[in-house]
This record gives sequence, structure tokens and C-alpha cells, in this order.
Amino acid sequence: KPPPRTLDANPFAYRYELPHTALVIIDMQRDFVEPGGFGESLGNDVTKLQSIIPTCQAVLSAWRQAGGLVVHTREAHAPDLSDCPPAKRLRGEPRLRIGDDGPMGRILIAGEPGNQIVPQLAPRVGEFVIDKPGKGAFYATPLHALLQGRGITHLVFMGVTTEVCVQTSMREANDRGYDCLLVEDGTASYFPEFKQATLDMVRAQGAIVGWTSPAAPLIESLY
Ligand code: TIU
Repeated sequence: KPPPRTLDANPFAYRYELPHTALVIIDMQRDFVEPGGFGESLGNDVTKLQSIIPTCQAVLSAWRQAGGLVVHTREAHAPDLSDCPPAKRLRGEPRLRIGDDGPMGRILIAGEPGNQIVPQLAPRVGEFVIDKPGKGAFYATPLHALLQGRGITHLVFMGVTTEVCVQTSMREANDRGYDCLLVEDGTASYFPEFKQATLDMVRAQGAIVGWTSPAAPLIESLY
């Protein structure tokens, strides 16, 4: 049995066993980090999210080498929009709505070019890819069953955006009994102040939602 691993995290040490821990990379798809996708249609500067890609790559690479389970998610809707509530599609005044034709194909639709995970973090055979219709990775997806079937009790989160899909997923996971760690430099928001607030609120009150840590000590713990 491999030894438990420990790293210096906030607000205190995070302890995990690799066979019972999954790396969950939230929505690192072109829709959010490249111009012409859903993120930009909402009025955001998508270049702000691109700087975390090398850090995510470093963690992913170390995690793969250690043999840990990897889960990728995509925010994605069925081509007929049957899983997209009208309230989501009609919200606000975006330039392009979910399902509309954009420069990277139909906005936020499964299978379209914009819905693909960025090539630097492309899933490999044997890794799980979860398409999710909501902000949280557990809502209307097989994720919880998949993790339970593999004895997973701990989740390490990276991805975008910190206060929307990452935080929602982490809260869903926390309520389902997982011990969650958020990689501080492996997550980004269109609003840096929202990212900071999320890191602060997640780890407050004795890790009420979970732990946070920079990528470096996590990678160190994998060797
Ligand atoms: N708009 C925004 O910040 N995020 C999303 O719509 N989805 C995710 O966070 N993936």
C-alpha cells in the first residue's frame, strides 16, 4: 500500500493517498480561454485565463507520472439544447447565445471545435471526460458514481473559472464528503478579485469548503 502524502497547504496540511485521490480539471476548453467562445460572448477578456495553462500542464504531467486518476470536465450542451434550461440560454445580453454559430462552431455545444479542451491539456486514453450542463461538475453527470466506484475520497481541483465552475464543483464535492484541494496558481477568473475572494472563503473557518495550495508543494508531494 503506497504511503499517505502530505503537503503544506492552507489553512493547514492536506493529507491524501494517491489511489484514493483524483485530479479534476474543470472546463479548460477553448470556449473559455480563446477568443470567439462563450467566455468572450459574455463580455470577458479571455486572455486573462491563458496564463495558468503551463502550471496546469506541470501538475497534470506530475500526476500522470505518479499514476493518479485524472478527470477532465467540459461545460457542454447537447446539440438540440435539451439539457440547457431557457433561463441559462436567455440570461443577459451576450453577443452570441448558447447554441448560436460562432467562429469556433456553435457556442458551448458538445463536439464543436470551441468545446474541445486546449491541446496543452488534452485528455489521454484512460482519463475521464465529463460533459456537464451546469456550472457544478456533479449536477446531472455520472461523476459521483464514477468516483465512488473507484474508491475516491479526495479531489484536487484546477481549471476555470475559479468562482463559477470551480467553486460550484468544489462545494458540490464537499457536500458529498470529498476532501478537496484547490491549486491556487492552477485556477483563474476573468475577475482577479473574485479569484482571491474564492481562495479566501474556501479555506476560511478551518477549511469549511476545502484546502488551497500553490502547485509547487503539490508536485513535490507526488515524487
Ligand atoms: N462565466 C464564467 O466565469 N464561467 C462559466 O460560465 N463557466 C465556467 O466557469 N466554466
